[in-house]
Amino acid sequence: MSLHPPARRRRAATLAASTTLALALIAGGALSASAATEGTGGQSLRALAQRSGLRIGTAINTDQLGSNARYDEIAASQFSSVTPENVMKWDAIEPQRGKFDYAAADELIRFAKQHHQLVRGHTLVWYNQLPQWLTDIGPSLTTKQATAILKQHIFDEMTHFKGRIWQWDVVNEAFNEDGTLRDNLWLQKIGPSYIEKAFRWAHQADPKALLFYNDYNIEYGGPKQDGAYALVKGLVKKGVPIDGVGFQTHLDTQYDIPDLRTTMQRFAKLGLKTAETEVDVRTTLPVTSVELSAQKAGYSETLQACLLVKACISYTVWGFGDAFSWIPGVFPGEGAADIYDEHLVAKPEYTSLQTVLRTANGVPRR
Ligand code: 9MR
Repeated sequence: MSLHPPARRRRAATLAASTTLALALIAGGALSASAATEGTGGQSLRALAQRSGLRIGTAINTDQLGSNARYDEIAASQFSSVTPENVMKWDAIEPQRGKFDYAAADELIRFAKQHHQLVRGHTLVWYNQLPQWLTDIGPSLTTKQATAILKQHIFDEMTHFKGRIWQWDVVNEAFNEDGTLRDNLWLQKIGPSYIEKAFRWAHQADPKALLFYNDYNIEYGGPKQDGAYALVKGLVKKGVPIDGVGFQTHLDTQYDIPDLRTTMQRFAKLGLKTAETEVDVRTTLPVTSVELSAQKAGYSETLQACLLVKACISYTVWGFGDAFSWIPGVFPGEGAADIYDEHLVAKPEYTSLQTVLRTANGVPRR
């Protein structure tokens, strides 16, 4: 999967190579010495965010939940919303056709209820993490069969979780970088109307859930954002039940920080809610102090953008511990993208988020 912003966004080299090297050499010690002090009680991220009417969330790795006490403690004390990182995806909940496994997702929902957290459901219609049985039969499906399978999936999963999901990512990552629709099974078999159909079925299945379109790189202006904008504008105009747009916000210090305030306002003007749904800020390892500064800016600017846009109802990090991040597996040589380190000690990025929320001081948003 390419999560790189458009090439023209690539940052010009900001440092002479010699400076980078020098900083890299001093970085390890400097960073661990500056580990942040984590706030608890009224200074926790969730308590501070609540004062601004914002939910602050995290993706949850359910392998850690219930087996790592420190992980549980942070998940419960710092966040007011949770997203299953993998366990609500189709391959996880229906590994064999007609045989469902909701155990891990149900466990997460129990945890969320216990800790007064809301749940973002992720995700119903995607090209990735489909069960093997579906990948196998996919090419031979007729339009009618594919439509029936997708509809059944949305009803099965949403009915199971009915009333327990705050926001659903109904359709995920439907666009290519050039703003055309991604060539996935649903486009091939059903055509572009699969998106509209998915939202209509989702609303029938759980009328109270907020229904989101979710994607990456739409944080940046350009054809992909324009494609998503045209899509959701068309859906709104037709009265299709869509409530919001999720901006995944997977950033990398080698690219610019997107102007999410302007972008989210653009979508909010259509009457939609917005959310930052998968924030992380990766960088090349080892982290230099300059890159750390860019990571802190990445977190604080994106959170500020959410606070400055009233329609932005939640800010979610894609996991909180570097040891469990998806980044090193997909971007070799990169990492350190999260707000806690490998030992679940709060990093300066954590403090950046805390400072933004503290400074906002619960003043009403407009
Ligand atoms: O973090 C998820 C990782 O554990 C999975 O292996 C991966 C499989 O595609 O999906 C990751 O989460 C993705 C999310 O569901 C959608 N947006 C991009 C995320 C990072 O790849």
